[in-house]
Amino acid sequence: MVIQAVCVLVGATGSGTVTFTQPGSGEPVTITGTLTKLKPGKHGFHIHEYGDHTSGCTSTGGHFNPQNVDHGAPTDPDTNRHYGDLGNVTADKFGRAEVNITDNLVALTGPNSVIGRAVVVHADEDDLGQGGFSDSKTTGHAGGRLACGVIGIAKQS
Ligand SMILES: *[C@@H]1O[C@H](CO)[C@@H](O)[C@H](O)[C@H]1NC(C)=O
Ligand SMILES: CC(=O)N[C@H]1CO[C@H](CO)[C@@H](O)[C@@H]1O
Ligand SMILES: [Cu+2]
Ligand SMILES: [Zn+2]
Repeated sequence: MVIQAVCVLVGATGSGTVTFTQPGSGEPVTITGTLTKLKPGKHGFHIHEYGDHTSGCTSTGGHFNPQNVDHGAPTDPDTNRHYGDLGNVTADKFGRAEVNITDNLVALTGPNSVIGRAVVVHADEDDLGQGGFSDSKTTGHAGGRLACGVIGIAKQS
């Protein structure tokens, strides 16, 4: 059974909607959608631990990291990255970024389901843990949080 979830990201300098689709339990999840209002260029794009924006995107916590390991790239080995590490999205000169990511750690069922957690888009590029900054190994040095939203259960199509 196909499982679908949706996240509406809201922010003054970044917004959009992304849809999560999992063809079946245990299968990779595809995240597609469009973000707008971004500064042209690359922006870190992650799943954060909490679906809580009580104090804006700050209260979404850190990257979803059930293995308690360092920050990395989506292409790093599964045992060596945060579950929420989706790399970056690239905005064109109109501030528009098309998202189309397939990831085998993101799940919509089971103990590590991302439903109820948050998607965050950042001001700066994610250095994928390799930048050598004090926060490269935790956040990819991706800067401020421009927009976020809670991942919710979508109408199943
Ligand atoms: C996403 O990328 C895949 C593989 O490149 C492609 O088959 C698919 O059509 C793309 N989906 C969207 C919504 O762009
Ligand atoms: C998913 C993605 O676009 N990743 C890129 C993010 O930016 C770094 C640094 O430029 C690239 O190496 C990644 O390929
Ligand atoms: Cu983030
Ligand atoms: Zn991370």
